[in-house]
Amino acid sequence: MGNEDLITIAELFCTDGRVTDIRPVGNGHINDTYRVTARDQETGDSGEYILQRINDHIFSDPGGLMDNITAVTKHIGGRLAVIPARDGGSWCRYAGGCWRMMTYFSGSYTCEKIDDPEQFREIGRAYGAFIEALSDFPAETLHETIEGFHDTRKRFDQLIEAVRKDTEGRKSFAAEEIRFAFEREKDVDILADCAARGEIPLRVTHNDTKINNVLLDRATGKAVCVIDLDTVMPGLAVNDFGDAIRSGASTGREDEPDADSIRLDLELYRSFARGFLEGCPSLTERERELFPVGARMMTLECGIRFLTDYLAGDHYFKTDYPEHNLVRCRTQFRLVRDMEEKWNEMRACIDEITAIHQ
Ligand code: GN1
Ligand code: MG
Repeated sequence: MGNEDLITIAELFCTDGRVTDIRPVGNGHINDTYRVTARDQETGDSGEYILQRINDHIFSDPGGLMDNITAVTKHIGGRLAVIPARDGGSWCRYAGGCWRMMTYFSGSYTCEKIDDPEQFREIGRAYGAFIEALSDFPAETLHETIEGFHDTRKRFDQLIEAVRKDTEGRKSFAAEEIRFAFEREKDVDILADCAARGEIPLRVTHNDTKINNVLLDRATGKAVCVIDLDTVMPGLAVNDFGDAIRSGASTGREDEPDADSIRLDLELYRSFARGFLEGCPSLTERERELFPVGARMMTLECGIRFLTDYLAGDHYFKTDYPEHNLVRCRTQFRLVRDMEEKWNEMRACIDEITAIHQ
């Protein structure tokens, strides 16, 4: 997409003044994100905005998705808001793409790798507080933006199907990873079964709690807000806990080529758990007890999704090279293995923190 087109798109939204600059930002695997600068001709003041192309192959109902985000941001009442289009809508279609504009926060940053435990604790507080803030949101009004998003059984079945079809002829390059996933079939229903038995509540959750989905203030290090609200839907708090551990308590990046170097950092794990509980004090005892399961399951599920996408030809996650999804899958599975080895420590750590919090 050329700059001219991007400017035309940005000007479909209610910016203060004319658009003067647009540049790509962020590292999301799904949507395309840009920072827009607009300048008011009379006052000379400039303002910044986030412009995003919503991936409508993945989010097939952009209108429903934007209704969710509009309602959720209003309910939270923070500074993150949808900037309306000039035609009054919350998003626009342009040349076949779906676009939206949101608040930009200058002086904030996102991290791809945790620098220190306090930073991860702060991210934990932000994600915990997000669930807490939505605890009285009418969940039944939300659209399911991706069906069965954290239905791990469904993800497992999609892997079986991708292995069976082997459309790209890549199966033999991933034999070890396929075996690793298949050996863990018994795990994939654990959390759905707990929810079905009523042991843990369905809440309004974020469902994509990667560390880079919290904006942090450059000056104070405090969380500014939680972003990337496309998957806010009814879900399980333990999955939000788990996905953050998957992305933040690993000793390496999600696409670290040396998967054997990947471990779970228990200090970071503890730190996030403390923050998450501080942010969301209403979590039940059973939810806390299942934190380690959430971490293991979200990591396994994400590895399964990367593997499935690798086998099916990389149509879902953005990739930079042909084995990118396989490389990502390997880090996830190495992390699962390390969690299995550290299982007793992971559990003990939560018991310890829970005792402090009571
Ligand atoms: C995607 O868009 P992004 O990068 O925040 C994905 C998550 C995965 C994550 C893995 C809608 O998140 O579920 O955990 O990549 N989002 C969607 O890095 O599928
Ligand atoms: Mg994101």
